[in-house]
Amino acid sequence: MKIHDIPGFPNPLRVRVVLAAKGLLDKVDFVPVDLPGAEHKRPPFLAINPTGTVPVLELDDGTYISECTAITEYLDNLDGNPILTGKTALEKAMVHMMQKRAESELIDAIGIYFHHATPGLGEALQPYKHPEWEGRTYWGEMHREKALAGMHYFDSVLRKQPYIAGDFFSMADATVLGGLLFAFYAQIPVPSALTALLEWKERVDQLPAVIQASA
Ligand SMILES: N[C@@H](CCC(=O)N[C@@H](CS)C(=O)NCC(=O)O)C(=O)O
Repeated sequence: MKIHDIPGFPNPLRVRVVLAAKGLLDKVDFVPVDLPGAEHKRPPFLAINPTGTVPVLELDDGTYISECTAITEYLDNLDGNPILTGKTALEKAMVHMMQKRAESELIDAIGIYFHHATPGLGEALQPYKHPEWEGRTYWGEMHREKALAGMHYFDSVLRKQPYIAGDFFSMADATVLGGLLFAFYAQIPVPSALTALLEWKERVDQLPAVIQASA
């Protein structure tokens, strides 16, 4: 298997955590994609993922799977022991629901702010983003507020349970983790009052899968 991605980036981290948790990190080859150079917006990459984003999983038979959730579902079920996407009907539903919230309210909101209200990854990508970033678009700025609201929401969740979707580390935690990495790059610090979210971050940063994935 191959993973097309770029190390140190938020969405790639989500899948790297999954690979580590499943003991698959050394079973894949990583193919670097030049995001600052806009390689992912040109035809050869768009042929493997029309959305123009990383990560993408390439299987040995030439199948390409994009979207962190789809990649995670695939990898988590390969050994018949899904530890990250839920085992029971209820667990699966909770993981799915919370991971979707983690995307829409946090990591994707930060992505919109970063790419459309800041210089983002630089000049090569600007034609694909909002051309008026110097004006710090209202739309982009709005998503900074949305992300902050998302942080407050996940803090409230973590005051009641140890992990985002319940009592085990799941795909939803990996998404929030990627979201907080993105928040760091986009300079949206987690407010110090959000102690449950900050404590969760400290705790999950110590998990072997997260340490391996971040190395
Ligand atoms: N929903 C996608 C999001 C992927 C995504 O946005 N990845 C970022 C890297 S962290 C990317 O490729 N950004 C390129 C761009 O926005 O131009 C997924 O789950 O894989």
